[in-house]
Amino acid sequence: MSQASFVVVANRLPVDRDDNGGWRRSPGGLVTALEPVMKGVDGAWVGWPGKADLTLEPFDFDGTRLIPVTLSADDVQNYYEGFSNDTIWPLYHDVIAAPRYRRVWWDTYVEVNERFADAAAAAASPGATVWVQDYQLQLVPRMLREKRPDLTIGYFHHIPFPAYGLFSQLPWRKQVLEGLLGADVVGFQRVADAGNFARAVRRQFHYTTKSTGIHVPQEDGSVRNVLSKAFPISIDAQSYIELAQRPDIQARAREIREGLGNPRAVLLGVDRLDYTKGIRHRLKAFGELLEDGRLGVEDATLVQVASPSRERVEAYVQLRDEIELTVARTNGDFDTMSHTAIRYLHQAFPREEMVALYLAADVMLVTALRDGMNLVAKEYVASRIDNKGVLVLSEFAGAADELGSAVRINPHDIDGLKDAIMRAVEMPRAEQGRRMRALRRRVLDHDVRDWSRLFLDALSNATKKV
Ligand code: GDG
Repeated sequence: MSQASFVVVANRLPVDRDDNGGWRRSPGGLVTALEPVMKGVDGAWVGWPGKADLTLEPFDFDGTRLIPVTLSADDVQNYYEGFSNDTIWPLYHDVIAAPRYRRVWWDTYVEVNERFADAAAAAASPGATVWVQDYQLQLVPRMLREKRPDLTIGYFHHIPFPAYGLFSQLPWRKQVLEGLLGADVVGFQRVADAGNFARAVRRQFHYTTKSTGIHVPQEDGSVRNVLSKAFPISIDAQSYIELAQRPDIQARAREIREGLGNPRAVLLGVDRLDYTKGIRHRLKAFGELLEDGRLGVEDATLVQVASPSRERVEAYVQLRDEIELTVARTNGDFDTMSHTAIRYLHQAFPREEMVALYLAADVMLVTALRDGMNLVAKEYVASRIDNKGVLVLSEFAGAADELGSAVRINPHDIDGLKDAIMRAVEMPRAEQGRRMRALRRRVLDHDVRDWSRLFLDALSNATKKV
């Protein structure tokens, strides 16, 4: 098998099965971000095809070599649903839900990370660059360095990295830090995440850190420098602009508003159904505004898209029950024959429909309790080619570092959130335009291609021999 000079290692391959048993490119942001990079080189992508017990030979798709990693049903349960999504995910999102520490999950996480590292080591040509993605694969950088010291290794962390006081709960904290330090560059969403990582390394190993550099002593007495820095991810802004310009999508946006009975204000939430997204806080604030009489259902409807996610993890099953109880109660109390309080959609929609929703929404509510970045905030802004609409944005989402012209909120402060929603609903057009133009400038100036370019430039500089 020929080897590649650029290898991406991610939990998932960049493709999904289509209806005819073939493959189609998955819609995710990472796939778009890496498309131009993959196009220019002989690239390979190592990942899980998304179905348990599926063993596939490597195959070519769209000019990229895809290298499937097999996961058994037990692997999916222990490595993916268990350690990744029931230990690391809640721990790294500041323990919003209680992380569960199970040794059998950890053991499988180590085994599966080894399998990904083996596949990457076999795929990479001498001196190749390998880019490892996200929290499911934190041990891969070190494993890979041990197998292939000739490689340049980058790692990007899509979710937050918590303060040491929380991170130190992890029984395997030392191994995880060592795993990440195997990379030449460890990238984070926010400056604060990179700071938390460097602090954890100092506390755990007493290594010296200097600005964004971490000095890792080697067995031969030399020191290896690891760059730990923020590279905020973004979206393919142009593709959202193009969708927003389409007359059929604009017509669909009007149709959506009509379907809701043309309320004065349409409020929108779009999230995977996840406890980190603050959906309950949002519903509570909106419900109280109706109860207080500050809003009526003819003035305002909240559309909440909650796309199905991690449905076999207990915390997600419970969250869904709570949310659906709240929606049903609120609608029961406030709906009229012609208007609904909350239009709740536990479904996934095509991108076109999402953009129609963004165009239909006067107020976008991003109330995450903790979020690495939050791409929905950036998608809303990119779609508003008319410079209308208000983004209400949680301080706890990474996007808040860049999107200073949003209406900022602390989602735990329900009274503050209610006031912010009222301010957004009542915001004069001129102020909406001023804010939206500033927001759009940032998102359009820094799109996902800049993100991958900045990361890969830093990676190539970090390993340049002087
Ligand atoms: C992780 C981090 C970080 C959602 N429902 C539908 C749909 N979506 C799309 C959105 C957006 C994406 O899914 C979600 O991205 P987010 O960034 O909002 O959140 P996570 O899934 O938690 O992503 C996050 C991200 O990684 C990237 O680094 O920003 O902080 O948690 O693109 O539009 N898309 C479609 N139908 C849906 O129903 N088509």
